[in-house]
Amino acid sequence: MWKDEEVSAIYGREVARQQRVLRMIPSENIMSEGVRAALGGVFCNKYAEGYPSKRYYQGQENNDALERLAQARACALFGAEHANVQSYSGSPANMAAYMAVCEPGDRIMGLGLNSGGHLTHGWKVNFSGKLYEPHRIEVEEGTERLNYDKIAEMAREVKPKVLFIGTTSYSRVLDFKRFREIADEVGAYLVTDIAHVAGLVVAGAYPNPVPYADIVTMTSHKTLRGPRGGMILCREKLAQAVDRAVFPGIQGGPHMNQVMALAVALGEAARPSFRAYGQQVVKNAQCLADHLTRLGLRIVSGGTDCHMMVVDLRAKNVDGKTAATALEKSGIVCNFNAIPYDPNPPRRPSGIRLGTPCLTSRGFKEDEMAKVASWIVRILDDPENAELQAKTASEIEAFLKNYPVSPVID
Ligand code: DSN
Repeated sequence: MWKDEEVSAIYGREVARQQRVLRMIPSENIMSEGVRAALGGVFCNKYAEGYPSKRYYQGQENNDALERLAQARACALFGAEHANVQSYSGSPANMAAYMAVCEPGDRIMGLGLNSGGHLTHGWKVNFSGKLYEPHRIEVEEGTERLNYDKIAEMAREVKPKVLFIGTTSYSRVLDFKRFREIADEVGAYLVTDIAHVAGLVVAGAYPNPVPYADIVTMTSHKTLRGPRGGMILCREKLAQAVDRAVFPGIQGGPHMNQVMALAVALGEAARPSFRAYGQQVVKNAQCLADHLTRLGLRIVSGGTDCHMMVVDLRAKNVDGKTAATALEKSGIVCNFNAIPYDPNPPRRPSGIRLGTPCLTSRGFKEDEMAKVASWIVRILDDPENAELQAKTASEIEAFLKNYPVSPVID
């Protein structure tokens, strides 16, 4: 550990926190030691503005080899024609996708936040809602699912330049083929943002949009279990536009340590153990949703097809913020989340969002998920009970001693 005692003390506390709590924020995961080592390696000492064989600094032979390797691994895993591996994270990757196919003022269509979309899918305070003209797709009020006939009807009226389709809290599979048909009918580009489900796609546990979308964006640190970062896949005919949007359009030099860590993660994701991991993530989420339902909670849309779910807490007379705070005191870390058509304000919404990527990386299976469900419901039934929270936190801490905070890669 470093000589910096102040930093070391904080770091040590974070190591301990991650060991002792159930981490259930669906966008988080646990990187392997190989990925973490790559992030701290010597590639962070080197600038690499440009692309392989077209750099603006000398000394690039290893950067070029590394970037080409990461690109080749990404294309092979997802079946893509071109990969850009330089995006600093998901939001800049999405910005680059817009810049590759849109001009400011163009009409765009994407899911609203409460329907499970992301800020960068056209939210009014985000660049995507300010630079472009956003039109929001919402889930149906009764089913809380997308209605593709209505989306097609809306697209015919709006005539968007791009359908920008992705999710952060919509737990059902997206019909990418249908979105392609809608885009084709109105002459729009189809961009899909698979930040949350990228690892599930690789594992064959969620549909792959690559055959249908013009551009696919993602982060590398969620279910894909790589470094914090972003990645863009596209058809060859858009490769130059995407690359130019990333650099020099948005970014300067890529973080080559991040590119190295991405290459390592993509190598891990190609192994059979990752396929088993991704499949187990979904089984665990479905098992958790079933148990929570049996214990009296309502899952938005009735369940999940992926790694996460939004839980409607109104039956328990507790709001999402109060619930997330009580759960954290009990050793269960999640985030408060709006439900579709939420009657409550965003800072105190009606739901929480729960995910299984981290717990599955620690080796949890269905039996463990049953225990997790009972801990959650015990706290939600009595959210002001500090004694119960402390007791549950101790129980969870003891339980977790048998589960390493590092995924097994074999
Ligand atoms: N912040 C991410 C999430 O939690 O879903 C999306 O970028």
